[in-house]
Amino acid sequence: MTIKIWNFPRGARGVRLFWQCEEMGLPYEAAAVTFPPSDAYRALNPLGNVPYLEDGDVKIGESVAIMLYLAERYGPTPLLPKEDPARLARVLHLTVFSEASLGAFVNTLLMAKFGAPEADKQNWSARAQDGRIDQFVGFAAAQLGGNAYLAGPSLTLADIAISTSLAVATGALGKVLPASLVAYQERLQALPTYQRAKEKQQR
Ligand SMILES: N[C@@H](CCC(=O)N[C@@H](CS)C(=O)NCC(=O)O)C(=O)O
Repeated sequence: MTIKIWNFPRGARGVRLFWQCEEMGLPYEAAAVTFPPSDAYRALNPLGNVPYLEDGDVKIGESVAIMLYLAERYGPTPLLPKEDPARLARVLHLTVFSEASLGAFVNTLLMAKFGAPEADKQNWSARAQDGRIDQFVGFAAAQLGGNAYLAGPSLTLADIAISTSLAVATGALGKVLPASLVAYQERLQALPTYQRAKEKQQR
């Protein structure tokens, strides 16, 4: 039985899951979702968004929930270190932050950028969200400080989750990152596990 991960051909959040599977050595299959999603895909995931995971009888959405599912189901893994409660708390905090705060605000601003009528693209909400994203990016930079990883001496789910959210912010939204995060992105994106995950994305 293979883990099946549904993703848009260029879906950044699916890369989170491919990357995690590569790190954990889990076999997985990348399944392409068309845009707009087909009725068949909506029957599986009524929201029609990606990523979405099928693992036998298990069906689950929300990329961060899927990350935690994979770590719990197929761990233990250094990606979710549990020996030190403070480190575990930090990994959970930053992993959830990547989507509940950073990713969610990036998504609504992307909707305004590509979907709103011209007069609304820079309205009060869009400007407020833009400022909040800058704050979130600043927070991520402060959390990283001068370290190689966000939580302790090795790669964790927090790095995979935040790095992929930053990629959406810089790619689709055109945000400019501080130098420390640019270097962090370059370092993580050079990892063979990330490279293999990106290849799956492009299929
Ligand atoms: N919080 C969700 C966000 C999912 C999301 O917005 N995915 C994007 C692609 S990366 C998408 O499907 N956008 C189209 C849509 O929501 O209809 C998650 O982390 O899985």
